[in-house]
Amino acid sequence: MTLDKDIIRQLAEHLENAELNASPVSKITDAHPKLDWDDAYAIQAEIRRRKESRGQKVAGLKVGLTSRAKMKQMGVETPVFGLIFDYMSVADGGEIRAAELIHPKVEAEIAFVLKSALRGPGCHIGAVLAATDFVVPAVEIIDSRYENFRFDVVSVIADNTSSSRFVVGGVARSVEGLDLRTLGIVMQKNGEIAAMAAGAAALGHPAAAVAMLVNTIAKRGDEVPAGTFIMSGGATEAIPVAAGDAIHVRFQNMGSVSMRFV
Ligand code: OOG
Ligand code: MG
Repeated sequence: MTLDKDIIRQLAEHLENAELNASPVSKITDAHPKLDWDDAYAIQAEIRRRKESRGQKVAGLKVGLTSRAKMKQMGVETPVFGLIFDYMSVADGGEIRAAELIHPKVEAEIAFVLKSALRGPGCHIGAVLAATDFVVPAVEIIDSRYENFRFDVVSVIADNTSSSRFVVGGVARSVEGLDLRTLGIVMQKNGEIAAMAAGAAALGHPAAAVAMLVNTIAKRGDEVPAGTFIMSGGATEAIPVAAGDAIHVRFQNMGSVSMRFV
């Protein structure tokens, strides 16, 4: 930690206001170049505290920057962890108001729901699959609060990893008989193919992304409880969207997820 509690609180307020007012800010490492990982996760935790104090609830966890496509696009090579809140949920086929967001992008992800708790260290793909109740297709709408969607790893962690909206759809499936690595994902924007990937894009196997999350939070003594919803990270690069755009993502053997920006 390099920052004191007051600065952490100020930066959390600053970033959360940028989200709530849909107005971008400069990346916080410009003013605080020494900001480290612990500071960044402390700012994220303070954003959580602010939202929970208003009655909003954590709806799930996410891993981000797990695919080469995303790492290359953002220039950040390390996976990051963030929170998804209840108010970010949009129904499959629903509308998302672009005016509430700064410069949204969509990414296709495989999400997990656990039937039993997961605890690290030593969590691995097998343990994740054994603890998975079902997997379900999801689309995350990310919206960095930073100008031009440009950041470094600690700035994006402090900004709750750009979490903004998410849509869960398609068919919930047990992992039995499903090869999550070869599972094809095709994203269409306004009827044209905008991105394609296979499940293996996320760290070789989407369950590896979940294992990484579990092992990371084990370092602070936490486990991931049964029932948790976890998004494993964009398999494709993120596609910019604006009012008027329609997104439709097909997941092999798992149905599809769609939404419209208005
Ligand atoms: C950070 C969040 C990345 C993913 O799935 O890779 C993310 C960003 O790219 O803004 O959610
Ligand atoms: Mg994501």
